[in-house]
Amino acid sequence: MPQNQSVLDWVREIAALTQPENIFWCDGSERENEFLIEESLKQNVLIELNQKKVPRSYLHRSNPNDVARVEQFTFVCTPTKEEAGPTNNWSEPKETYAKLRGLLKGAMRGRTLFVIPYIMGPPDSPLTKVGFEITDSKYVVLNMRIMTRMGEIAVKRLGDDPNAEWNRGVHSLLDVNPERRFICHFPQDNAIISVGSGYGGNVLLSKKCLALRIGSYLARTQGWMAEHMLILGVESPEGKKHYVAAAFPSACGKTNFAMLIPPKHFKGWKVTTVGDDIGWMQIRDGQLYAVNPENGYFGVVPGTSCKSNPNAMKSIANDTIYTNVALTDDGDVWWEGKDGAPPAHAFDWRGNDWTPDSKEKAAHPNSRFTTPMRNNPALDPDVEKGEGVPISAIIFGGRRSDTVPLVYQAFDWNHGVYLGATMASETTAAAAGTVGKVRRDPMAMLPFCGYNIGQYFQHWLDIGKRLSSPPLIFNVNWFRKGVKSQFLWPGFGENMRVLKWIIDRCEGTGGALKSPIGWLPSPHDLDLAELDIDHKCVAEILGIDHEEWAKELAEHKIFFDSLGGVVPKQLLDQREQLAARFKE
Ligand code: OXD
Ligand code: MN
Repeated sequence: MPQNQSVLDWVREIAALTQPENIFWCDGSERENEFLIEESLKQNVLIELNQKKVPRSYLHRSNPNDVARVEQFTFVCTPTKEEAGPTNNWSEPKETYAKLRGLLKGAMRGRTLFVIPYIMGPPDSPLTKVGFEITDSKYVVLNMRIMTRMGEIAVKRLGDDPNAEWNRGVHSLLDVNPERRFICHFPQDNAIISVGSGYGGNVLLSKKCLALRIGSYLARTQGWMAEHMLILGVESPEGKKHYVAAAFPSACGKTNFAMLIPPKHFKGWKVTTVGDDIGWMQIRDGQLYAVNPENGYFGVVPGTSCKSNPNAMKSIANDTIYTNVALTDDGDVWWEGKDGAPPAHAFDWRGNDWTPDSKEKAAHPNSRFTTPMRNNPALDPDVEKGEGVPISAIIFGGRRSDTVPLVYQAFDWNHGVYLGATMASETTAAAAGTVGKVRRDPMAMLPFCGYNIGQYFQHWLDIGKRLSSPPLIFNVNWFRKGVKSQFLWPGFGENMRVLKWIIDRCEGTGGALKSPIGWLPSPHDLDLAELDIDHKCVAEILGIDHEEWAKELAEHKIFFDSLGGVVPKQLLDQREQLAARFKE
């Protein structure tokens, strides 16, 4: 239990409001975890899996109305609407607090109020933040123990200074009713209140809420960056290592890329994972350094296999909480895209009978694993380094069937910021709503930027001015399709070929052609040896179709215009320059 008076006062205040049966101060210990698992099994919050097949692993089935992030119920509550900006739902703080207090009144009657102390970031990093989450969900406690460094470590780091910076997070399931589901952020107060949901992205307040929405706000005011980025290390056979950060929208393969295993042809090359979802970056000696604030992975399950991501398969073989996957008759987990034949019978994510003839999916498309990063055989040895790892390249990428080539490089930092700002992707099941619709998702932060997106763009431009050795910036698209709607690029481990070109560019050795959109590799600049790919496909995937780009440029304008005048002039100029290059 912390001695910090401000924490004690806050817990007292929330307990007086929610009126729980008892208060449970979490210490993150093994004993506590075992106790909570036992209780969760008794109350059907968890289902025990076959412990021989998946040791110390459990299945959780969520309420079927509660399976993804809910962007329409997510609010940034700044004093003025302008501060939240054109891309966020805004709600007036005073009124919102009052509404949420109304919903929280007596909400934990007959329940336990858990207090979770946690830190985000390596223990000795200057970027590391302290948070406390109050929740009435055991599932949240069990997941937070995997996803964060939890317990005593946070209490110690906070100390007893009542003015120390820490995040106040309150979560209550209420009655898990979409009508009473609100995920509210109060950046000025460093506070989050989330009610009515049990879905990870809405309720593990460390992750999207603190590390990205509140994090991005703090980052701007404090001069660092909080980004929706994986961080990976690439080491050559000679032992030369680079680190790369990559921003892809939700469910676009960040975890797969972060755990990539190079194909046989790249003998001696090694890829290691620092993080798979969030990167916090600071400037040191004119260079960007990144840390992963998280301690575990909350990844999309369907499609994960020994072919797509062997390191993820090893990571989720034990000590994993599965949410909304299928359960086989022998107590194992199953999902679409898992290795081997589908089971003849299983229980789908809702617990209904399922056979391969069923029309419904066995696992929900946004079913998830929560697993400790220590399980990852490719974990980078510097993952705990407080100063972070130096970033040589930043990669933006989305899911685009057309227009966007496999890879290209920005001419300079500001052009790179433009690539990020105009990035788009086909929507996925990670958020509630239509799947497969192209939407602009600047820097993959559209759902996660906790303040005005125009100021966010300006923050990127300002950071560039402070960098004497800025990372090179690239854009990738693994998802381009040919005329028969087939993927043109094999993806997964073969993405190493693209990564290698990126590293070559960082080393100053990779060849490229100047194109209107940036530096493009020609087919012979990519190492495609021992890859079974048609030359026509390669030309197609690296090609720029002027008609498609005319449309794309018009879309950039529509997007910038839709933001209502907040886009910095440098980015408007970048658009003009891009248009002019097409006319050269
Ligand atoms: C996630 C997401 O869960 O982006 O990481 O939705
Ligand atoms: Mn994410």
